[in-house]
Amino acid sequence: MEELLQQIENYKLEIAAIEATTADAVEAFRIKYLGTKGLMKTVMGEMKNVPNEKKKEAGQILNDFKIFVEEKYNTLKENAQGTEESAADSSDWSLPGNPAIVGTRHPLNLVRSQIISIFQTLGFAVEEGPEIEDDWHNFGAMNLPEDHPARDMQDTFYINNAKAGEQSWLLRTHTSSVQARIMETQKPPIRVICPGRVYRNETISARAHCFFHQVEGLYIDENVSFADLKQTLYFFVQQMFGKDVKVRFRPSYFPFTEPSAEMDISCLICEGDGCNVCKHTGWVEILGSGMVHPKVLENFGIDSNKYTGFAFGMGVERITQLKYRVNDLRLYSQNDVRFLKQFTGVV
Ligand code: 2NL
Repeated sequence: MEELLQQIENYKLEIAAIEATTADAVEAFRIKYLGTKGLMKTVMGEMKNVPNEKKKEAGQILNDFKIFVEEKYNTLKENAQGTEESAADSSDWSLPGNPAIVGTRHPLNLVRSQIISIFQTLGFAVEEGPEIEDDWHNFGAMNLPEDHPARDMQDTFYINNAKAGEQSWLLRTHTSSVQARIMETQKPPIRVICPGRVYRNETISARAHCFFHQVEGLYIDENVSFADLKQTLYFFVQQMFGKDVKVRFRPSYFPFTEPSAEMDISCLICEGDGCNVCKHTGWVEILGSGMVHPKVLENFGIDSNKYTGFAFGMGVERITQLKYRVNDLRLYSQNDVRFLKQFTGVV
């Protein structure tokens, strides 16, 4: 009996010192002390060894012990709930959020958007098409003869080794293939610009790359004249480079246009005084253009006696170079963030 009382005092000290902050720890406490195989059960079992005359006294003490353990259990349970709830609610909703890291737009993408919106104000639609093309849409339909040098393996990336009579697949060398698909499926009037990436088999250097970006335009209707071509492109450069820019047209040659002309603008860098960019001429070339060749129209069943059209093509890299003075084409695809981040918000 004395021994049991002493043990209970020891248990009380041990239990009083217990801390449990999680629901799991509280449950472990319950199982250890109050569970069906727990300490309380064992201690209560000792009653049968207590002599009869002491049973009342021992019963009182054991009962007090049981209440002590149960109270301890309830306290632990309450405290643990409190800490778990406060952990779940520890966020301070009034704190400012983490700033979202916003990327920067690629300069070619900025300039491409600018070009597109200028032509959209003139009522041009925007269309895109596949980068992998067949020989017909890229070359044949554009009046490029079989023996034209552009068709050479040296200049064009062919995808298959087509045998005689088979279709060649290639990476488009200009976006004219997109306009070809439009003339195939739509009837005049057609007024469209086609932005996209094009491929040429070039050795990569500061001045050449194996791909670049183009925007080509096509306008076919009755009574479309060279004057329309000139005024449209003049409007474009004024919007792009400012009202003070001067333009000139030089006769040129493309298989798909007749007559053809290249357009120069007054050098923005030296304002005509002569510098490296304009090779001391005061003029820089920015695009090629011309009246759509009647053969190209006829290839799509468009009556060239009734309809005429003009077309043009420009390199987005070239326009970007003149606008932002980028002098190495490789910078556009190296994706060095020190280069790219300079164009944020520049529109
Ligand atoms: C250049 C020159 C040019 C065209 C592209 C074209 C398209 C059709 C019919 C006729 Cl569907 N022509 N495109 C015409 C003249 C020049 O591009 O230097 N591009 C970078």
